[in-house]
Amino acid sequence: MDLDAVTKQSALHAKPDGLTLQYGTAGFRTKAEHLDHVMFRMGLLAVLRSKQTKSTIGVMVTASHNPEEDNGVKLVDPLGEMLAPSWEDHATCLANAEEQDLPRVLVDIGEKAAVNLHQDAFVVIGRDTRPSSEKLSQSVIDGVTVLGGQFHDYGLLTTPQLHYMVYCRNTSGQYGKATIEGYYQKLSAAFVELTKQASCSGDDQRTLKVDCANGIGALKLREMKHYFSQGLSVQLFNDGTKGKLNHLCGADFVKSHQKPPQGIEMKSHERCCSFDGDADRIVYYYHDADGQFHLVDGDKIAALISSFLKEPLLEIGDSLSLGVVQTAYANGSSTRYLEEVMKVPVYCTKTGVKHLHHKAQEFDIGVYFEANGHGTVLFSKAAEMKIKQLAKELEEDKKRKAAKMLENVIDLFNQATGDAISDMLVIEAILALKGLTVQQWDALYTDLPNRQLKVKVADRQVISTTDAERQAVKPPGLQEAINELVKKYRLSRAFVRPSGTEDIVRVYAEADSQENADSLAYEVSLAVFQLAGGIGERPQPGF
Ligand code: 16G
Ligand code: MG
Repeated sequence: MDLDAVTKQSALHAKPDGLTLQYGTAGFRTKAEHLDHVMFRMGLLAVLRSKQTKSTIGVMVTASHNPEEDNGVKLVDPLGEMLAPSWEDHATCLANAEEQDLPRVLVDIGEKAAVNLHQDAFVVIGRDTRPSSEKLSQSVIDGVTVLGGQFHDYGLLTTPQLHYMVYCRNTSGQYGKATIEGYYQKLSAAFVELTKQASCSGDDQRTLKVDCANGIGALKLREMKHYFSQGLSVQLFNDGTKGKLNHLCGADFVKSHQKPPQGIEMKSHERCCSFDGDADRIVYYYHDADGQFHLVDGDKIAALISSFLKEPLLEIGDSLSLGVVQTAYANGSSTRYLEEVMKVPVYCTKTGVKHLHHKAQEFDIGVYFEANGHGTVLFSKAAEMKIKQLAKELEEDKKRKAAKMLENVIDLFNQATGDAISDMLVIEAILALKGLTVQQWDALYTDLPNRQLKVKVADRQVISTTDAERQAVKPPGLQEAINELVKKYRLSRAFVRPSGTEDIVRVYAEADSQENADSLAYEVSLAVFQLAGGIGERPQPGF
């Protein structure tokens, strides 16, 4: 490592004194103006990680659903996965090193992680549409270059597209071609093939309204829609030509406010969906005849997909294991439906894609979704090989068809990470094949009324949780208080957890009626405020 060169270059991306940041669930995320040094240093770190893994590493510049003024960065590991936990710690150390300590910290990481510095390094970079993203991704490139790494800058990409590129490059093109064309072609071909069997004629061609959060999803979907126009016509809203990124629109807005985004015209029973700012989340929704809004969230997406998959799996007669992974935020009705009606095993992990992804890898077929719309389906290599073999070999027409259908499903899901575009195409294919309307899909089960609140506390780390965040072990007395409150309501459940992305504590409650879910959430917030060092205004009842 040419540490003198690093020091010199770093001075051009100097760290503001005393600023500390943490590599959290979604990488580093804060106001864009505080991130230049972090970007440069993540370029450095990506080179070390690439040398250590002897693989291509990805760096994505985005702050997802956060406001336009924010930005962020995360590293993508060789198989398209989130960065390994021990490297998250290295990332935090490197980002927080004061200028004069940078060379030492860099050498330290190299030693601790046993990086062979003579190894070549290759880094791929993508960015979202924020005004700050272009300059910040240039800082990443400066970091990569000063350590002698090679790079390819993909420019504007959705987060899942960058994951896809990394995965393709590290599997010698077996997974797909590592180009934007390759991505469009792979997904669209699988979609068109899958929907061929749907009994829908030209004149009732399916249409879908898509709110793109004024983000990168709009650009990419606009390019891509010609590839699958035979099977689906998408109408783009909030495409970034007028509105501000994530402002009053996008999946996060729709899910948390439980109302439609601005900038979309909805007629009753029309199927609509929203992406978030970097297109790795998707939720669906519609208005009924009375003008009432209905949200079809990640839980219902998981329910639709798992019930769809069960049939062909049964048909091919091979006992591949299917499991669904959720978080504590999954609506109680969804868990009950999956376990009791669909009879599929359901597991709960901590919040954050990496936890769900990891658990889903334990099954032949692992369906994972967060209620907020992050998710995908992972097929193990063994399952994929088995299905491909059956699609070729099976004699019986019905069985072969089922195997072929599964083969297309494998190609259609982005196996590297949750992907709004890929999920959207899978959902649209399933609805077409099953002849389901969005209301029929929504009617799989009825969500329990729920409420989410935030509480400000002096130090959110005073709360620690266990049992996939469903139980608070600290501060003393908090869980007991929650248990007492929950007892007062029917079909009720509540939990609290420190946010991984904001300086607050999150409260979740569900119960038999909206009124009860609201009061339970309020009472739990008050308990948090009193027992976990609340600051500012006390939580108030009513919403
Ligand atoms: C991040 C996570 C998301 C999680 C959210 C929770 C990824 C790619 N994103 O956005 O999965 O739901 O954080 O935020 O892992 P919170 O900790 O503030 O509730
Ligand atoms: Mg996102």
